[in-house]
Amino acid sequence: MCAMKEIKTLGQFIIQNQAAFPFAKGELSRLLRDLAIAAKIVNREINKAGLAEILGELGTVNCHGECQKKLDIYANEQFIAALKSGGECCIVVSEENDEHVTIDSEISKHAKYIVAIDPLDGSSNIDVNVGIGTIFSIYRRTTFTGTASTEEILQMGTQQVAAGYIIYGSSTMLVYTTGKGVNGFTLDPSLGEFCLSHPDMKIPESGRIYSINEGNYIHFPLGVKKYIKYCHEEDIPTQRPYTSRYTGCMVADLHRNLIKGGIFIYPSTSAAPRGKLRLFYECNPMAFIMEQAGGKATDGVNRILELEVYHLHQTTPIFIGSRAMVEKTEEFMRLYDSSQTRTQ
Ligand code: AHM
Ligand code: MG
Repeated sequence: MCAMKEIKTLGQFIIQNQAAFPFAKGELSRLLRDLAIAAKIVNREINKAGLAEILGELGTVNCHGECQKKLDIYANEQFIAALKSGGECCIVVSEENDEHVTIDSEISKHAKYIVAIDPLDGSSNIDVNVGIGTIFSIYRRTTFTGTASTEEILQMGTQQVAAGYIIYGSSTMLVYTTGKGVNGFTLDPSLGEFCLSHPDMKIPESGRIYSINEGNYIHFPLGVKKYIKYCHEEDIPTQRPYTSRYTGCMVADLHRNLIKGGIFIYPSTSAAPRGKLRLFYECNPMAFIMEQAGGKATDGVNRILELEVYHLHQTTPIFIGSRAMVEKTEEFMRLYDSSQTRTQ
């Protein structure tokens, strides 16, 4: 008779670790509860997306010029609605909204938190049933008078009080940190609860997986090209050649690399000279999580979490994952791209 494994729900875990969140009084619990509720609703729609009229494109584009999928908008509406009704959030910054969304309802008038969100990461995978995710990042207001100013919203990544992602894959998981390590929770559909399944997640110091869209190879900086060739070389002591794994969804690629070890790179390309991925609601939250799991995240030179934030939707190149692998890319970038210029 196997011993019954103790089930610890996300709610129980947060309460037991309340001290880990300096601004306790249940605020984080309610914020994560609100995000988890929206995640369950989005998960339900994703699981029947092929049946419900929710696949395909809306015929609209977001402020990045990207075609919006029905599920992009549906997820965005669910997360914003959950944060509105929860009462802890006063500002939402979303990939799907050009401007920040101010929540000024009666229940939120004393709200202290700013939430940045990519409601559906990896949208190009929606219609083909490949992994997709949600990314969230939580900041605390620095003043509490009137509505939050732009300066108050555009805080540096090191100011995050919590960050996490949901991955809608073979199972649905919520992974988050409040700066005291990383913990993963798997949704048990029979309970409708996220249950602790991956306590204290740590990324291996090194790995054999590299994740990059090699279709952009000719436009990569020389340092990145040289690193890719390094991954291809035969060298037993460093377990090369490495394995290439790239799903088109940052959350899915980073989740796999967090568990198995590896590096994810989205560098500058000719189409995206400053990188494609957004600093505020993609790179900063994933960098916070990865550093808390013992990994590293840079733009090839600088720590992601210390990059100046000057626009809601600014982008950055990102090199993120196992520490030794990121540091190897830094060597190549120093050697070949000291000015981080892209080669011809
Ligand atoms: P999103 O705009 O739906 O949030 O997706 C951004 C995605 C990342 O998840 C992924 O890593 C990257 O864009 C893939 O880009 P590309 O198709 O250019 O390789
Ligand atoms: Mg995204």
